Amino acid sequence: MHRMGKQRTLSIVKPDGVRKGVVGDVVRRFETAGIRIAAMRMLRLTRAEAEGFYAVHRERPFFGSLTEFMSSGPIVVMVLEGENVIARNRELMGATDPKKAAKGTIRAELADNVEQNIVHGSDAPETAATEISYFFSSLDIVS
Ligand code: 3AN
Repeated sequence: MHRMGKQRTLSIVKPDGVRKGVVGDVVRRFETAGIRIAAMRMLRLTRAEAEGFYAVHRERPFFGSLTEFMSSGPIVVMVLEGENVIARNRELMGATDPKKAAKGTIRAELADNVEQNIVHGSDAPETAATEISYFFSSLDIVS
């Protein structure tokens, strides 16, 4: 098997996850999977900050609604660390649309719809680096 080596990724428990009280459930899934939490913080994004984070989706029809949702309440941002953690986190999350997400995944079990889908996870090493630096300084990350 191809070994990806140790990686870092950004995870977000979105406002719906905080409102539902499932932060602990999400964190437990990471810890049970042997993924290390290297940084963690709660904050509330302004609309402009949510637009900056999702800038790649600026042209999509759901951009306005998505950024309104993402700034609607507190979120919990985490840096996850481990072997191949970008793909492993996305496996734990499940597909974007919870109706299509595999059984047992975070989105299948906890999410309501394709927009309010509990968690975000970086999709590649380059986006992980950009997204981590959107929220954390290197001094915040415990190695
Ligand atoms: P993922 O979070 O699974 O990587 P992306 O990057 O395609 O999915 O989408 C980013 C975010 O945009 C999703 N987490 C979701 O909140 C929202 N989103 C994606 N597709 C839709 C859609 N068709 N309608 C509404 N919101 C969407």
